[in-house]
Amino acid sequence: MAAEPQDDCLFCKIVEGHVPATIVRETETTVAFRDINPQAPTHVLVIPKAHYPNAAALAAAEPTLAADVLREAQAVADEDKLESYRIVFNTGAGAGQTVWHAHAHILGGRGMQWPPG
Ligand code: IU
Repeated sequence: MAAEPQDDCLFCKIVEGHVPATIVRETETTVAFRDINPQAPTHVLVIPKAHYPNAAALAAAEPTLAADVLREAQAVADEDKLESYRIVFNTGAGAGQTVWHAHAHILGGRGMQWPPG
C-alpha cells in the first residue's frame, strides 16, 4: 500500500524539496539529512520518502522499504566513518517522538550510555 504525502507533514515537505534540509544521501525510496538539533557529532535522520507515521507502521506495510531505511543507516555510518553508532526509532510521544513520519536517528561520533535517557 503506497502512502500519500501529507500536507501537514514536515518530512514529506523535505522529501518534496519544499522545506530545506542538509541532505547527505538520497535513494529512490529514502532521504537522509542532518538533524537540525544534533545530539552527537553525527546525527542524521533516514526517512522513507513514503509517509508512514512511525517505524512499526512502515514495517507492517512495506517491509522492503523498512529494510531500505536500515541499509541507508549503514551507508550514513560508512560515509561518516563511524566504527559504532546507534539507531533510534522513537515511537510514540512518551518515547520522545515529535515528528509523525517514520525516521531513524543515526547517532555516532561520541561515546554512548546505556540505558538511554
Ligand atoms: P523525534 O524522534 O520525532 O523526536 O525526532 C524528530 C527529529 O526531527 C528531532 O531530532 C528534530 O531535531 C528533527 N527535526 C529536524 O531535523 N528538522 C526539522 O525541521 C524539525 C525537526 I521541526
